[in-house]
Amino acid sequence: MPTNPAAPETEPEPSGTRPTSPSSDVPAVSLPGVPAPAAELARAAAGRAAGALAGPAPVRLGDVVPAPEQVLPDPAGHFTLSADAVLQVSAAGRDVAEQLAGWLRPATGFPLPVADTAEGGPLTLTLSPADAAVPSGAVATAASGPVDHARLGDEGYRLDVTAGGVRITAVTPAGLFRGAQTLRQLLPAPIESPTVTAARWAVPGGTIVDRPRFAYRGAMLDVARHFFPVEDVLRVVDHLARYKLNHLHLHLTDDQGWRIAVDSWPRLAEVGGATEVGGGTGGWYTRDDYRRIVAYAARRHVTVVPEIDLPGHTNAALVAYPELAPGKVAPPPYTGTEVGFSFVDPADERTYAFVADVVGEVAALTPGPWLHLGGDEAFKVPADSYRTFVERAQRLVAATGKTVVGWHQLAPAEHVDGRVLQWWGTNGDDPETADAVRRGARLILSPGNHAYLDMKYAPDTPIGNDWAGLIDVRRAYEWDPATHVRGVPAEAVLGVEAPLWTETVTSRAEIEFMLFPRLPAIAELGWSPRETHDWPRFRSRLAAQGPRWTIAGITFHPSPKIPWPPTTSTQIPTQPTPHTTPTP
Ligand code: TNX
Repeated sequence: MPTNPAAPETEPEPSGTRPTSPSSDVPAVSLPGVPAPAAELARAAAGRAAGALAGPAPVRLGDVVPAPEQVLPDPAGHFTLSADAVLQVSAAGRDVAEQLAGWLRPATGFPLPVADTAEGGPLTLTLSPADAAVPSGAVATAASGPVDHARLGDEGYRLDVTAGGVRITAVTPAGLFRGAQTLRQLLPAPIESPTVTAARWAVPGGTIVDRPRFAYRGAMLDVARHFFPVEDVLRVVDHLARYKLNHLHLHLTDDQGWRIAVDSWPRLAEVGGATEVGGGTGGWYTRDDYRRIVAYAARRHVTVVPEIDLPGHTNAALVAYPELAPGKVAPPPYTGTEVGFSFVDPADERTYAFVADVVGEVAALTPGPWLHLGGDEAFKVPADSYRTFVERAQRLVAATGKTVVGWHQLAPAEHVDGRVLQWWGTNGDDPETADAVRRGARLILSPGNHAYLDMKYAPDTPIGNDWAGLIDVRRAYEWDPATHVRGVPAEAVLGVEAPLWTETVTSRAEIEFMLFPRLPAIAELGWSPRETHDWPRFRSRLAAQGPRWTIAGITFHPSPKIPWPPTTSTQIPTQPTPHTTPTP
């Protein structure tokens, strides 16, 4: 189980090397467009006086993961949250304000009411039209000089911290939400405490203007090898949202279990869902469970991508419906970890009725635009039958109105509108994938040797696989999605995804142990401008996250490469590792 230590009373001491940000030495500038009514000026004066007595805020404005696009600190302008603070928000941003208040109330003990008004208060969330969101003029960026008329887009935001208050401005509620996550990280680490904690709730002064590098930033959870209850999935969504990831890919079906109820083929879940790796009882999500996950994710501006893995990885479906098997004989249930032996019969029309029914029901339950068809490791299906099958399956998905996503083995199939391939190779080189991109496919990058969160960190990591090598946090961070696959131009890269396969992962604590600290590394590759990419600086910013995870009760791998502050502690899972090695 995750540790849940008592929250420390004060902000932890920084480690020997003070965290730095790419832009922490950029001089402060005054920014146009920030209203200064009398009450705000009075608050600012009071804030400055209190700040002068109390000293600087413990967190620095650039100490955010993922690194923001532009950071302009104003050391004179820090703000301290007080017990009488009110969150002001216009109606469309209300839900984000409620969530922000929900993060801040437990540790502060402040009531933090949310008021429906766009008037400036100490904490204001503003939704503005695109062209008003970022004032023109010299907003300097540490990396690339002045930026004029930057557009915040679908997920960007601007955060202004003055002694008088904090204002988050965005064009969409998603942008406000990303900005609210930044504000959360700018408060001292004890803000993560689930119980009331005495601390000075100071936010460093200045301005952040921020937006993502890639539109698609995701993680995958394999709920098929081991089943995880809804609550665990919701917690994973929270982890994604914290680091501004916006997609949760659920690997819902595999040889060891079928995890989603399908009304037209009820035995898929009832029979196919009753097994998992190692012989446990498995489980599956009812339609309402799945709706709950999707809705919870949507509120956090995370889109669920369901995967029905076809034509291979289907042993659980064949156990439930032997008519789908090539020999029409049910195989025994499978609870091992080999891959590539099972497949649905590509020569039987009944198989296509099954595919149409399943993708139809899953599409109807899924508000997001994507449906993942799998397509990996169908080793027993001859190349031409494989291609015929996936081309038909792609068309069945397109007929539901969803956009097809598939592992890069789908590459040889014909293009369908919008098709997205997910790269999981380890050598960055595959002419078929490059060719599919030339024919119109876009790519999600999940290189097995950098982004696979089921790989061990080090030889002695108690759980995990190692077929793609060991992946410590530095290896997870040191690559560039835009140039990773030969022959695939940056414009064809939709984004990044970090998959967590769960052959060896059996609990919430083990999920977290494999996610942290690598998930924030992948999140930064997806969000931050390439100019901010810098291992020493990332390492320092990441170190400052450790006490937050400790206080929030999040289990993580205490990588020896990271200068964790002394208040960081975690409980490491100790499960032995029964697994075999799949081949890519
Ligand atoms: C390969 S990646 C697989 C999965 C395994 C994983 C283990 C991919 C598309 N297929 O079936 O779980 O390796 O690392």
